[in-house]
Order: sequence, then C-alpha cells, then structure tokens
Amino acid sequence: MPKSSGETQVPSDGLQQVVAAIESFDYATANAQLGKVVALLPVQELVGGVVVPLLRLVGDRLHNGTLTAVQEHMTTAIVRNRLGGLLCLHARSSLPSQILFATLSGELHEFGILASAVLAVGGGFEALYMGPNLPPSEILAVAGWTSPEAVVLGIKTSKPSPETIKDLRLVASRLPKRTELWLGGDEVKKTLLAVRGVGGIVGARVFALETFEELDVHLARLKHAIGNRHPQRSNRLPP
Ligand code: B12
Repeated sequence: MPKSSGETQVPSDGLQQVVAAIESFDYATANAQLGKVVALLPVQELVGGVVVPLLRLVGDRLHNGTLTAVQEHMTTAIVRNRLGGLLCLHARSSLPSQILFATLSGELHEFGILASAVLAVGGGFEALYMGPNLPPSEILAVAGWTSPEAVVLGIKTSKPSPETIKDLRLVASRLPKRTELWLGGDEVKKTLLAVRGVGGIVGARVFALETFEELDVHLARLKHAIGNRHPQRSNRLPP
C-alpha cells in the first residue's frame, strides 16, 4: 500500500462515494456512505481497505492542495465517530481480556490506536479506549486500576522527542507486573531501541508493532496465554 505518494488508489466504489461527498463538502452523505461500508465489511477489510487508504488519500490531497483543511477535519470526524461506534460492540468476557489504548502527551494521531482497538474488539478483547494526548501519569493510573493484559501506545512520529522517550520509560517501568506494553506505529522499532538505550529500564514484555498484521499476531498470542491461564473457561473467549 503506498504511504504518502500523491498516487493513492481508491480501492472500492463505497470509498469513492465517501470521497465524492467529501469533495462536495456533503457531511451527511459522506457519513451515510461510510456507515454503509462499516456495516458491510469485516473489521480487517474496513481498516486496511478503507480507513487507512481514505486517511492517506485525504492527507495527500491536503498536501497537494486539492482538498482543504476543513475537508480533512470533516473526514477525520466521520471516521472517528464510525470507528468509535464499533468499540461498543464487544461482548463482555468473564475472562481477563482488557487492553488499554492511548497515545502519550503531544501525539495527536489517534487512528492507529482507534483502528487497533476496533481490531482487538473484533478479536474478542475488551478495549479500554482512552484516546490521544495523555500524560503518562494518567495512563499509569488507569492501568493501575484495571490491570489490563496490555497497554497499547500509538507513536506516529519517526523522531520521538526526549520527552516522549522519558514518558515511555516511565510507563514501561511502572505498569502492573503482568501488563505488557505494545508500542504501535510505522517506525516504533527504532523508537524502542532508543527507549532501551542508555538508562533504559525496559524488560522483555515490551513489543514494537509496526503493522496491524503484527497486532493480530500479538492478539492471538495473548489470547492463547489467557486460555492457558484459565483452561476451564477459555472457551468463553471468541475464537
Ligand atoms: C489525520 C492526520 C492528522 C490529524 C490527526 C487527527 C486524529 N484524530 O488522529 C491532525 C490534523 C491532528 C494531524 C496533525 C499533525 N500531523 Co498528521 N496526518 C494525518 C494523516 C492525514 C492521516 C494519518 C492517519 O491517521 N492514518 C491512519 C493510520 C491508521 O494509518 P497510518 O498512520 O499510515 O499507520 C500505519 C502504520 O504506521 C501502522 N500504525 C500506525 N499507528 C499504529 C498503532 C498501532 C497500535 C499499530 C499496531 C499500528 C499502527 O498501521 C497503519 C497501517 O499500516 C497523515 C497523512 C498520511 N499520508 O498518513 C498525516 C501525517 C501522519 N501527519 C504528519 C504531520 C507532520 C503532522 C503534524 C506535525 C503537522 C503539523 N505541522 O502540525 C501534526 C502533528 C500533531 C501531533 N502533535 O501529533 C505527517 C507525519 C510525518 C512523520 N512520520 O513524522 C503525515 C504522514 C503527513 C505528511 N505526509 O507529512 N495529522
């Protein structure tokens, strides 16, 4: 899939209709068309085939001047509301299956964590979706109250600031013992190296996920581990 090239492909009719409505500043039609797509597609296809290409296309077209900032904001508002609606669809499990999603202070890009939360819910997990731009103390407080299986932090920037590195180290060192830390974003493997550098106190339970496919692998691993901890009740987590 192209990253940000100016030649972004529009992959389906449904998506074309959303784009056409955005081009005409028609919020209601764009919202309704995206609603149809959301209702029809499995979550993996929705995220990989619609959400990511739509946001990249709008970003590219903002960049080349063929869409305005208002149209970009309209798109992100609609996508956010539609994806947010899917988070309510989880069935509560009697097994521990909570995953917390957030971004740290200064990181406003939230669609990586929002799409990940939707994928986690589709996989039978309960998403504690905290949203973007949170200080580490707040994330640690919620993690302390809920002891989730994992905390997922989205990091969009390829060059995290010293402040972000410091915040990451703090979160990694203070999470509840059993909670894993998953860092998500296209260049997080580099970020993880920086966090593990001089003075880093990060243990083996920190993982860097650069794609939604890697997220799926870790969701499956976690589900397996939960099933092993609770063998009699593991059939209560959806397959
Ligand atoms: C929407 C958007 C915004 C919105 C965000 C609104 C919101 N509620 O999230 C707003 C307007 C706030 C914004 C602001 C900025 N943005 Co912006 N933004 C975008 C845009 C158009 C879409 C990004 C997006 O959400 N995509 C959907 C996600 C799901 O896809 P993705 O980001 O490609 O992620 C893939 C992987 O990285 C990975 N992934 C990402 N996150 C996660 C998380 C997890 C857990 C996992 C498993 C995987 C994963 O999976 C995805 C699929 O492969 C892109 C354009 C583009 N071409 O990408 C620019 C873009 C990301 N922004 C960019 C920039 C530079 C900025 C600003 C600095 C602009 C400015 N000068 O103010 C600010 C920074 C704000 C901040 N402090 O964070 C650059 C980033 C360059 C870089 N890598 O450092 C981009 C690429 C635009 C560009 N071509 O220059 N932005």
